[in-house]
Amino acid sequence: MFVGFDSDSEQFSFVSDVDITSGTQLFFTDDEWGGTNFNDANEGTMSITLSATLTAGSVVIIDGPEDSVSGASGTLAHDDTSFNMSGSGDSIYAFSGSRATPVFLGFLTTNSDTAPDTGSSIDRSSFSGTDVFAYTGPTSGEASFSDYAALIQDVENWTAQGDGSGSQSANFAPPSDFTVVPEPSSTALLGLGGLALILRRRR
Ligand SMILES: [Ca+2]
Ligand SMILES: [Ca+2]
Ligand SMILES: [Ca+2]
Repeated sequence: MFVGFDSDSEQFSFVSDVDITSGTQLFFTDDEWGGTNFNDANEGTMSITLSATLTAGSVVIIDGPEDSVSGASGTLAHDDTSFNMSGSGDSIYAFSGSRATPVFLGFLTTNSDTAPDTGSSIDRSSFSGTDVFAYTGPTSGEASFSDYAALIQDVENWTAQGDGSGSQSANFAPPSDFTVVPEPSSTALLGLGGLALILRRRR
């Protein structure tokens, strides 16, 4: 799920609700999906091959021009030099597999481009013309990482951090890592189980 977009300095941010295993190659493109293939030669693709497991809830920031990745271990590779996020309307598709046979994981658009059939799709068309924006809703308090999906979908939980004129890249502030709280019932059961164990030992 994408959680941040900064077209002033070509950065974006995402979080996964599941662990992604080391060795997985994650691709990102601002090309448009036509339903069966990517169809715009003017757009670009980059990828990161994970050198360690990306844990659920970790917020990753990728800065293409700086070749920097934070929140995940891996090296950024550029398939071409054409990745260029537009503040006036663009999309980012995240997928594994390959460009020819993508397995879609996430999608963020300010452009009403075609959403893939799988993965999370977030339409932030209302931020078109806004160069920098991010999810600023809750990152703690939910019982599972997938419970954040509805919060991330809600446009009310996003904030514009820069407009179309000049660079507001310094304002880009994607959320910190997401955390989950253990179910109260399982905590209580654990406590009772521990108590029972102590009582048995005393007999
Ligand atoms: Ca595009
Ligand atoms: Ca573009
Ligand atoms: Ca700007």
